[in-house]
Amino acid sequence: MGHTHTLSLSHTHTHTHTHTHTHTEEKNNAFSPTVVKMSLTSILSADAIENAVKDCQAPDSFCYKKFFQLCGLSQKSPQEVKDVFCIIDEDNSGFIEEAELKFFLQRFFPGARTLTEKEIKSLLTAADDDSDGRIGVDEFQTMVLS
Ligand SMILES: [Ca+2]
Ligand SMILES: [Ca+2]
Repeated sequence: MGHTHTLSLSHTHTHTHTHTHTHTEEKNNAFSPTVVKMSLTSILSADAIENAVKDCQAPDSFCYKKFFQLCGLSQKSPQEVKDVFCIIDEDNSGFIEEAELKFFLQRFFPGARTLTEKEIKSLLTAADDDSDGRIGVDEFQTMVLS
């Protein structure tokens, strides 16, 4: 005579999240948190880049003034120069560090060589106005556009 409360609480919560994420987020990536970097060739002509890279193929022949002129960057607007800066700043730290300078040419042209130790130092010294050992966006703009 027990009021057997057989309310078996077999509430096995099988919460199988069948949430098929078929988000169609191809278009309108403008507000996507993943930083979609601009391509260099949307700023500079591929031919000019190739020409500039070829001109300094021999180790220790890199001259930033000549390079920026040949690839057309010195004729670009400060905003475009900033876009290029962001491409070279691969880890998005807001600065171009020595490690990134090494691959400077490769950012422009994948088949390019790495810069030599000597070239890295002279490029860094040429741009680094505040001597903090890295190139900020202002320093980069000044170097390219002056
Ligand atoms: Ca960086
Ligand atoms: Ca600096």
